[in-house]
Amino acid sequence: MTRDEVLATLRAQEIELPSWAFGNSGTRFKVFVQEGVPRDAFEKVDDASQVQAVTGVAPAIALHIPWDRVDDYDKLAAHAADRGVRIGTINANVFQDPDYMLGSVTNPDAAVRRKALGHLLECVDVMDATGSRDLKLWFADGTNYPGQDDIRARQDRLAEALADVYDRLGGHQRLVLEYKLFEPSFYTMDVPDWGTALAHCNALGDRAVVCVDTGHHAPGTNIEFIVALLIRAGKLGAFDFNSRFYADDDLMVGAADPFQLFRILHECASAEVLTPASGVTYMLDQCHNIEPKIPAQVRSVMNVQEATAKALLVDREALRRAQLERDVLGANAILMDAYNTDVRPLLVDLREGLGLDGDPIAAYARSGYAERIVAERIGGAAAGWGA
Ligand code: PSV
Ligand code: MN
Repeated sequence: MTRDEVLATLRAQEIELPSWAFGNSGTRFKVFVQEGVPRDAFEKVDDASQVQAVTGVAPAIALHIPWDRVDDYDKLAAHAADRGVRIGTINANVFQDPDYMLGSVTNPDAAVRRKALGHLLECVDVMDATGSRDLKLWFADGTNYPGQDDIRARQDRLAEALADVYDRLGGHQRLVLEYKLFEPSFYTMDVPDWGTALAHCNALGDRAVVCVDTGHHAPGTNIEFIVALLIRAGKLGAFDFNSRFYADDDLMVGAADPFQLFRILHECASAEVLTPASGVTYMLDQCHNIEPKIPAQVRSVMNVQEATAKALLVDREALRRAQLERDVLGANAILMDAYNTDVRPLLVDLREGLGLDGDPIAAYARSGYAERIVAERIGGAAAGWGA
């Protein structure tokens, strides 16, 4: 790939931001409240637009319902357009209502299942209003104790609910199913892994695809292998990018293991699914508990860009030749050469070519936005997980 081709792909790449990254968050031990945090979805959109303003590759913000519920979604979509961004993926939330203690769509109680399904269908209504393509479904459902519920019956209930949601989607909309190994359920999760997610998506149809959240695997899992298989099956729908040291830490992507991020993006680069036309959504799913939130999102976007640039620099032709010649060390060296390239000057060129500052973090700091929101966002309830 020529330098110009690399730059063109990097320019076309889109990294979607999660609305919840801008709200207060924490662990189950403490939520540390920050000043200037948005009070509603409109202010979250404002913050996301600042990330877009300095990076130029983050034009969409994902919503989480009901956290981001508003009276008028047309107005929110128009507000986003006015700020130079758009509403992206709609994330359903069937994990925070007391009724869902023993599950949502897999709950043994049919009334609870109906309530959960009602929420999922409400999310499709939101998508219709915002023009969103993707409904992302993550279920906290599962069990804590052997014998607590029937594993197969729960799968049946899940399949039934997914089919009802899938039937309600418009022809241009997709169901994106996310899996997670454990937490909050500790014995079984109803969608614990990519195999389970893929089996459900295959049963549903073409517009059901899988989301790979990088924090949702056992330590040591080869995530790029999963990515390669999902691409091969035409079922890689989205990433929820974040970093983990231990479990689902939701730290900034590329902070814990930039080499793993590179390996994942190498699979995407070699399959040519890095740009929006591929149908793969590159989203962040992070919480900034102790660091300032907007610069943390900017840093995360930059980390994805760095890993992408390195993946694009892999000499794929030479790599294929080395592989066919069974040159184990040579093939590995080609990959490592790309990984060890300092791509920061290339990314400065990319940004300057977009009319942006080469240093997005400095540009944001200079903008005065951080001071302005601290001064202006007085009163009201800051968005968050219960701060
Ligand atoms: C669950 O851990 C998850 O990754 C899902 O994507 C949720 O929607 C999100 O986190 C909430 O923060
Ligand atoms: Mn996620």
